[in-house]
Amino acid sequence: MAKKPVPPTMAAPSPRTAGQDTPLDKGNAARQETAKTDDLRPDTVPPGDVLTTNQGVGVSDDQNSLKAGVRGPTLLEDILMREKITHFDHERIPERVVHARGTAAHGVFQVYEDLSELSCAQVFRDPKVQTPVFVRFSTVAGSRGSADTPRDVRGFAVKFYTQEGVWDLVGNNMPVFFIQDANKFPDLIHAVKPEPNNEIPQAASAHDTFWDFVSLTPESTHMLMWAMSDRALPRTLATMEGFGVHTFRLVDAEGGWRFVKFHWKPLKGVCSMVWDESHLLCGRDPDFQRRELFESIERGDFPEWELGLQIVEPADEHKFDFDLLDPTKIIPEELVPIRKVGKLTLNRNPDNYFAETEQVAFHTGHVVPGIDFSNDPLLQGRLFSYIDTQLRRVGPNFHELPINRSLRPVDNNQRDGFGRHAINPGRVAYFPNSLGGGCPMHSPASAAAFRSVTVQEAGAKLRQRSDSFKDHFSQATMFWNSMSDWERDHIAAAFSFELNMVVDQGVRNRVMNELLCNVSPELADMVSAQTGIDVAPAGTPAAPTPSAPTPSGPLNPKAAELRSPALSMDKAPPLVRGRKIAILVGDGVDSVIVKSMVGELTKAGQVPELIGPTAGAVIDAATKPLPVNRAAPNAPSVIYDAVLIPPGVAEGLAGMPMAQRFIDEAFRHGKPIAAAADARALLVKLGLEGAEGVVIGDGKLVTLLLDNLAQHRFPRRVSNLAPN
Ligand code: HDE
Repeated sequence: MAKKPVPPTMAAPSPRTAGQDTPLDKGNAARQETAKTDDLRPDTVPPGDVLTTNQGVGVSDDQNSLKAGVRGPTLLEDILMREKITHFDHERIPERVVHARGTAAHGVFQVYEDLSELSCAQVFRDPKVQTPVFVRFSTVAGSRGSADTPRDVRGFAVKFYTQEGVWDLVGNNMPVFFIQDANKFPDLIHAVKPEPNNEIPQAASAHDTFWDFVSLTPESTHMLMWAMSDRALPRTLATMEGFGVHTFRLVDAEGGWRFVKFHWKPLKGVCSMVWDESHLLCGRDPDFQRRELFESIERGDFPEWELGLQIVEPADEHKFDFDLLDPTKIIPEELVPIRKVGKLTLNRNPDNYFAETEQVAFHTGHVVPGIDFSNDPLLQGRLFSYIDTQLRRVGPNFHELPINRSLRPVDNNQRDGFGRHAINPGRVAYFPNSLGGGCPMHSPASAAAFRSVTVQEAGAKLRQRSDSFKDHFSQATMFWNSMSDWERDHIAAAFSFELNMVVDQGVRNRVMNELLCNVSPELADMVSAQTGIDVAPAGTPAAPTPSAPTPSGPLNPKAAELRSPALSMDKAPPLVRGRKIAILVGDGVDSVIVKSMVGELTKAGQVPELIGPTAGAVIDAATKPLPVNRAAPNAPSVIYDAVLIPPGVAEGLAGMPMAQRFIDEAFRHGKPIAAAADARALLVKLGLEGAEGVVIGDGKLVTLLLDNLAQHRFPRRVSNLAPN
């Protein structure tokens, strides 16, 4: 393509152009260097030696404002104080309407093999290329200062900085959504956010307005099953799945296309917490998940996911008993297998939360050649919403901010606006033109450029949902059918907790009789027993209510037989690494054994921490100090994944109620516990001896603990896991 001549004075490489020719393949992911790192470097400003104003003028005194006399009034003339305070007053940008609380990391994505038969996108074509990514995880309902671990959907938004422009895959950790039409999104969010009269409750769906809305929106039932399951309580961000949710299209070089659903499969497995634990964490360590992500990356234990694709040929679009365009439905893995095509590795923490994690601006409409949209009405609405929200939140030049800018140089005739960085020389800012040599021109036919797929669309102009979107319950039933016993217990307990927080009797009845009864009589009975809400006898007409926006469809007669074993989390995680093990120590501990335990656990990729009665050190059996990592009052059991009681400490622990509570809490949360033989009496006293996942003895204690850790948890130990 003919390039506009650049005047010599402009030719010095700018940060923007510096990244242009940098090969994206930088070798091993562990090096943590990518073309995006190079691109960000010139904007990364380490602190200097001398304090200046924003105009680069040296500051002689940053301790005192300018006054008329030492006890006199402050002068308007104080340009130093006014600049500083004015900037401070403007430090915030509006928090995201949803997904306000988030945390992020840099990394790379690499495909395993050339997928050009599916997509011409460069990110999918070349297995040698490591595409830099920035991934932001979030909760949905809470505000920016809320906690990490409430029951909620998690955002899983991935920005790929490809050589052909930026691709954003803005997904969640659940594969379906509450609503089918984008027009209902403001209603859903108004209902789940704190109630508008008193701004209560924060980051919680357990209140009347949420359940009122969903009780009148039967299409939300399938998503409610996910949201009330332990999927809404991921243990860490590295142990949750991600989903693109909507059906998209992959497009090949000839313009041929196929439907696709995107999946992220965590290599650390899909692991959750129990609800009481997540509740306690909200108070004891509200930053638990962001801290865990940050620390694991710092110590080189990089979270990894495989990208999975479910491909559906256009000819097969109508062969399912649900509509591929309906975002309240999954394609069960058993019907269309997931092909693992590449790996995402997060290997570098951001340098600055605001500049990167807060200012990153995702948009479902940021796609590259080779990826296109489907007609899913929720996706179509998102295509409007995200650019609009970024304009409001970050401004019209959000694409120029370092974290958002494309590695491929941007060249177009868009101009000006708040905070414009680019200095576009010349007088031509329009197309077509002759005065600028016709530049920038259309991409030549041979080059990668976004071209929408050619598909026939015809239809009457109407506001109506397709009949193929009407079955709101079959997949909710399939989800229930696919759960193990303890997963069902947890789901029923979660529905019950939420409905017991709902005051309005009409809302409670409607959820029971118009949603849950249509999912499973077993679920309805379990919730009824825990809430006191009566299950209406079959055939009882529903109480008069405002009618639901779409009539719920007839129950699929085969729904009771639907099952998708892949949906259950009741399986051992493939990779157990980076788990935090609490080693309880006290005076008299056998430090030789403790050190060897620490060594063994570290070698196995786990993170042991010694917890003592106070910070500092304990005195070991040989009267030598053994430094501890944390003091017991500052080390709640909920931040650990397992407990180890080494020899020589049982007597001390027996006199410490706090230690016993620690062990008991870990037990109730299903965590593996291993204790030296001299702690047997303590475990007997706590009623834990002989329980699943509890080992007592002196030989191979760490090996036994690791074996149990390989199962993540022992959820069947305790039936009542609701918050208490
Ligand atoms: Fe979003 N969503 N959303 N959403 N969403 C936003 O964009 C919206 C939906 C998701 O870490 C907003 O930058 C509409 C589904 C994530 O920065 C906003 C609809 C899924 C994030 C918005 C949906 C998502 C957002 C708020 C219904 C899963 C956080 C701030 C049509 C596939 C991205 C912002 C980040 C953020 C609108 C539904 C995921 C207002 C209108 C379905 C992960 O534009």
